[in-house]
Amino acid sequence: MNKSALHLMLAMAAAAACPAAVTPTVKPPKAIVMIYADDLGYGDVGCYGAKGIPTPAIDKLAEQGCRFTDAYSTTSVCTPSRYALFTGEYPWRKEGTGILPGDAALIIDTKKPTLPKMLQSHGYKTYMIGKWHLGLGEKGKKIDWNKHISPSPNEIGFDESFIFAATGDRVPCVILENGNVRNLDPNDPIEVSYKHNFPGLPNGKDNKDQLKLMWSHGHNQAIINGIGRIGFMKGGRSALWKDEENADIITDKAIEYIQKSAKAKEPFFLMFATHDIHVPRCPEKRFVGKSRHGVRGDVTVELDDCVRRITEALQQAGLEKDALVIFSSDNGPVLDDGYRDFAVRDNATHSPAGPFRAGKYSILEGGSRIPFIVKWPGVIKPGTTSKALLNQMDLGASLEQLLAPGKANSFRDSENVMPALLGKSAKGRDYHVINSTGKALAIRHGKWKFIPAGVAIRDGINGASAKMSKSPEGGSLFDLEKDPKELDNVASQHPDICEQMKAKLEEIRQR
Ligand code: NG6
Ligand code: CA
Repeated sequence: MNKSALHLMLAMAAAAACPAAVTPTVKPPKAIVMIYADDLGYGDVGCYGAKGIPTPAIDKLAEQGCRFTDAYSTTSVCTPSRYALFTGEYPWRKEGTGILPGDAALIIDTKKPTLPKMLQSHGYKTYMIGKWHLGLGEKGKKIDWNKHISPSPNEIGFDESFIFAATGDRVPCVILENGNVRNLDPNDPIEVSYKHNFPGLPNGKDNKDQLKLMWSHGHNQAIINGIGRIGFMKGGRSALWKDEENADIITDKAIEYIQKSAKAKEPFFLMFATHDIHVPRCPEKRFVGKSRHGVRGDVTVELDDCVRRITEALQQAGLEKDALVIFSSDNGPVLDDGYRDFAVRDNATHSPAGPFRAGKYSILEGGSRIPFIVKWPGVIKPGTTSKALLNQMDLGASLEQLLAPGKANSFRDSENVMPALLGKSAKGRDYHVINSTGKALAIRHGKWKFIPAGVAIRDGINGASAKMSKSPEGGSLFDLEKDPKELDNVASQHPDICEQMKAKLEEIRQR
C-alpha cells in the first residue's frame, strides 16, 4: 500500500473512532436568515474574486463573518439542492427530485422532518420568500391555480410563504401568498399547460416580433412580459409579474417581516430565496449597466442590493447582533441558459466559477462548489476563512444541535458541522457525495475527489453547448489542492485511494 492510501485509511479509522462533533454552547440566535441565490457561481462575488461586479453588501457579510471555501450545494441544479436543504436527505435517494416543471406536485412528503419544522419546534416562526421550485399540491391532481393550493411550503414547516412556484422562466408567472395566487381576478382565471398552447394565444417560437428578450434554446412557449417561457398559460393577467420588479417585491416583503417579527419579539427563520441570477435576467432599471459584465453582472448587483437592504433592516430592527445570516447559492454558474442576453459576450475575462471548471449541471467542481458565508456577530470571528468541507444540507442537523445539544439527528444525511460553521473547528464533514443531476455521483474526502467510471462529465458554462464526456475506466481521481480545475486524472497512480473512495460511495448509497 502506498503512503497516501495509508494516510487515507488512518484518517478513515480516526473519523470512525471520533465522537460526533460537539457543538459549542451558545445562546440561540433570535433571527436566522438564509439568503439563497440562484445560479450564482463561486467566483461571481467580490469576496470570492470577482473584479467587475461590485458586491459590497455580500463582501461585507464576509468581512463580518466567515467565508467558506469548500462548501457545496447538494447538486448542480435547483430542485434537488433545495430538496436536500429542506429535508436533510440526498435527493438521489428519491425518484422525481430533478428539475420540476411549474405545474408539478409537491415532492416533499409532508410527514417528513424538515429544516423549517425543526426550527418551528424550537419556537421559531418561519417564512419562505422567493423561489420555491419543489412543486405544489397533491400528487396525481392537476393544480387549480384559482383556488387555495395545498400542500405548499405552509405544509412542510413554513408558517407563511410568498413564492414563485417554480422558476422565472416557467409558467405560471405569478406570485403565491400562503397558497393563493396574489392579485388574481376571479373573472380571468388561470390555466396552465406544459403540453399545448391555448387557442388564440401567441407563442415565442412563431411570434419573435413580440419578444423583448429573444430565446436561444427552449423558452419559446407562452409569452409573458415580452419574454418567452417554458410552458403555456392563459388568463390571470392582473396577477402576472413583471420580472424587473420581482427583486424589490420580495425584498420589501422580507423587510416587512423582519420589522413585524422584531416588534412582536418573535424569533424567526427567514428563507429568502432570490430569483437572481437565474434567467431571464431582467434587472430593475437602476441596476442596468452597474457591472462590467452586462446583464448577468447587473442582476448580481441587484442581488447584492437585496442583501444590503435585508442586513440594514436587521440592523434597524435592533437584531443585527442576534442574527445568524447565511448566504449561499443553489448551484454553480451558467452563461447562456436559454436566452440571448449576451451573457457569453459580456462575460469577457470574468471567471464565474472562480478557480474551478464548468458550472451548473456539471459534476465538476464549478457545478456545486458555491459561495457560502456565515455571519453571527459576537459568535463568529469576523473576517475569517474556513476550508471545512460542508454540504448545504448540513444546516438541518447543525442548527438542531445548536438548539437542542445532544438530541438525536432528525435528518438522514445532514451532518452536524456547527463547530465548523461557528469557526470553532477547521473540520467539517468527512465525506461529501457530489451530485450533478439524477443519480450521477462522485465523492469528496480531504483533498481527493473521485468520479467513478462511466459517470457523465459536462464541461463548459453554457447550457446547450457544453461538452460531454464520461469518466474513464478506472474512474477519475483529482487532487483538488494541486489541481482545482480537475485537469490531471491521477487515478492510475493511486488505485488504493480509488478503491476506498468507490467503496465509501457505495456504502453511503446503500445506507
Ligand atoms: C432547464 C432550462 C434552464 C433552466 C433550468 C432550471 C431550457 C432549455 N433550459 O431545463 O433555462 O430553467 O432548466 O434551472 O429550458 S434551475 O436553476 O432551476 O435548476
Ligand atoms: Ca439554480
